[in-house]
Amino acid sequence: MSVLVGLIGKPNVGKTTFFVAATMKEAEIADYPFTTIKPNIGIAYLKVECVCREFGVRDSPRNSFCIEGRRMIPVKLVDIAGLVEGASEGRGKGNKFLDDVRQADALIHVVDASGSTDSEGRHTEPGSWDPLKDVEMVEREFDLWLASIVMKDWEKIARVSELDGKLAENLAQKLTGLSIGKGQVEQAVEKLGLGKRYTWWSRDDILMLARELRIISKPSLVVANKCDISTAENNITRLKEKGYKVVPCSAEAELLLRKAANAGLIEYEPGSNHFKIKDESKLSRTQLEALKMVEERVLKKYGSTGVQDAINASYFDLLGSVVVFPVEDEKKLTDSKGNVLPDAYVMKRGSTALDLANAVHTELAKNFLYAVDVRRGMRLGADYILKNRDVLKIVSA
Ligand SMILES: Nc1nc2c(ncn2[C@@H]2O[C@H](COP(=O)(O)OP(=O)(O)O)[C@@H](O)[C@H]2O)c(=O)[nH]1
Ligand SMILES: [Mg+2]
Repeated sequence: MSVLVGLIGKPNVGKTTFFVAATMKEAEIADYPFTTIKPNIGIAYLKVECVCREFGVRDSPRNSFCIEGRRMIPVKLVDIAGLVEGASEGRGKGNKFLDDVRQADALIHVVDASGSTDSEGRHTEPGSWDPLKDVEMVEREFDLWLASIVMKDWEKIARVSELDGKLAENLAQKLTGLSIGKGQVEQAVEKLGLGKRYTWWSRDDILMLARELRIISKPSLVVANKCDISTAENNITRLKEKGYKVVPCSAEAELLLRKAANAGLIEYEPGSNHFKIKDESKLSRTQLEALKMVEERVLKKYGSTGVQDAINASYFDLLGSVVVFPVEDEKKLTDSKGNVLPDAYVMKRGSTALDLANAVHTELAKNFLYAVDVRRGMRLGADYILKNRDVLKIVSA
């Protein structure tokens, strides 16, 4: 199953703006990898340094595209319904939220770092609301919800597990719908160290367990959005000091830049710290001013709009994903049709050469003999752990 990253947060922080900006169509992709997609699921792009320049070839990508040596690889992003206090008891769109969040492997938690929206997402004076409270609220609601799921059958699970000693297995069975596996439950239980008399565990213990499960199974980062508003700066520092992984962001700036680029008014590459106006005479004064503002308040100050950084960070930092380039001909770096470096695969942390074979084609995995590290001309076994930017040929019988 492919990986899914979800956008969460209270209402009006900019989740949808981020989603629209990140999933805006940039180019036609020949080999569209996702067939049916729900309306709130879109395609964003992971940006990595392509291997084309290193090998000195002109590539002809199929499942991705390459802009001047940067490979853009489609990944899935889901815009999850806004969350308010009490969501774990069904308040607001609580149930919808929790339904969506199940499928996510990692979470981008969007906050209004400028502090101009209150607990419910209503507009207030910039700087008057503390976004740290929002992060805590969302985490608490998530934990309460997860705890309530565990609590439902806890008595039985605890009793059975005391007898058969298989708590992780019994609990994981209850949590499969949430993309939480046995290994992750084991890890959480171990971390808590509450002992094996499960029937003695209190409600608070279960809440702690839910918290650990969240941290392990839904790694997350904080997107400090609306950084174009000056009151955001101090809150970004405070969020970082609290120990969160923080990406300063202006989703609105990214949206503006992508729209201008699509309209042919500017040259802009997502994730970049600059843009180039193509023909100033084609821009209205308002447009020019808006672009100037993005340059001054966002790009110069923070180095980028943060949208691309957040997508990359969620895959590489949170999930430890790697991007690999499978080829059939190790000399020409082509597939059977002569496309150069046709595909870039995003693989989960710890994936092996055999996993890659499986991702390419199940037949390839069934008859797997060995893989070749094209860069070094070395043979690799089925259990070789993939590294980022590996170029591999898979040889099968
Ligand atoms: N200043 C500023 N406003 C933003 C930014 N991103 C979103 N907004 C505004 O915040 C409001 C809510 O945005 P929306 O994406 O609908 O939020 P959601 O409810 O979290 O999906 C809209 O008026 C947006 O224009 C940003 O980066 N900077
Ligand atoms: Mg929205």
